[in-house]
Amino acid sequence: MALSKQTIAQLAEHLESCQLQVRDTPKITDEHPEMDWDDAYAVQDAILARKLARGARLVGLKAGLTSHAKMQQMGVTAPVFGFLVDEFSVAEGAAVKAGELIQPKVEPEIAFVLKHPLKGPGCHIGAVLAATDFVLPGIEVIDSRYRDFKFDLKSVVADNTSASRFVVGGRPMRVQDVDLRTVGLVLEKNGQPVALGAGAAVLGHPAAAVAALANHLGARGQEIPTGTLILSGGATEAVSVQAGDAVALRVQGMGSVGLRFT
Ligand code: 0L1
Ligand code: MG
Repeated sequence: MALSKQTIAQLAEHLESCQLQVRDTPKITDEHPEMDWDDAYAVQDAILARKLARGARLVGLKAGLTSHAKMQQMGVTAPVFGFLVDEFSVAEGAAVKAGELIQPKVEPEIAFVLKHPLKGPGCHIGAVLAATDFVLPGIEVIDSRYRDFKFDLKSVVADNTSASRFVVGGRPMRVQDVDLRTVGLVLEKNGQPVALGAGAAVLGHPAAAVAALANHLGARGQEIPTGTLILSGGATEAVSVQAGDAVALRVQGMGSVGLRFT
C-alpha cells in the first residue's frame, strides 16, 4: 500500500461526503498519483465502514465494467467490484429524486441471489450456478462522483464503483431454467428501447462476473455469504437519465423491473 491510514480515511470521508452532499470532485489520483489497487479498495472499505457505523446494512455486492460495451465506453479492460447498502435500494416502480444524484446513468443487469457461499480462488461459472438460488432482472443507477466522468479505474474503485441506487424485481428464475448467455435484455427509457443486449455481453456469461467477484474477495481472504444479492454488471453501455424519465428493463422470460426519476 502506498497511502497512509490517515489519507485513506480522509479520502473515504471526502468521497462519501460528495455522495451525500451531491457534489462532484476531481479524480482523487490527481492528488494521490501513487495510490495503488489495495489503497483504492481500502478507501472503498472505509466508506462502507462509515456507513455501517451509522447503522446502514450491507445488502449486496456488485461487479462493474463487466461488458465490452461498458469497458469500451469507459476505456478500460478490467472489471471492478463494489458494495450495496440499504440506502441504495429502491422499491420496484418507485421514484428516485434526481436532485439527490450528480450525473446518474442506468445499467441493465442480471442479479444473482446465492443459496450457498462462494469462495475463490478458483471459483468458476459452474460453482456460481451451483450456489445460485435464483436470478432476476436488476437496474443499477450509477452516479460517478468524478467531475465530467474524468476518472481512472483506481479512482472509480475508491468511489465504490459509482454505486448509487438499484432496483431488482420481475420474475425470479432458477438458473437451470434459463440460458444466461443467450437471454435477451431490453432497456427502455420513457417507453422507447434505448439499449439492447444479451447475457453473454457480460464476460461471456453473467456468472463469470460473480466468479470474478468471488476470486477477487478470495484473494483478500473473504467469501460471498449465502443470501447475498449480486449485480453482475451492465450488459450494455450505461444510459444517462434525468428528472422526468421512467426506465424499465425487460429480460426474456423474467418479466420487467422499473423505476422513475423525479
Ligand atoms: O457498475 C459499473 O459498471 C461501474 C461503473 C463505474 C464507472 C462509471 O461511473 O461509469
Ligand atoms: Mg453496474
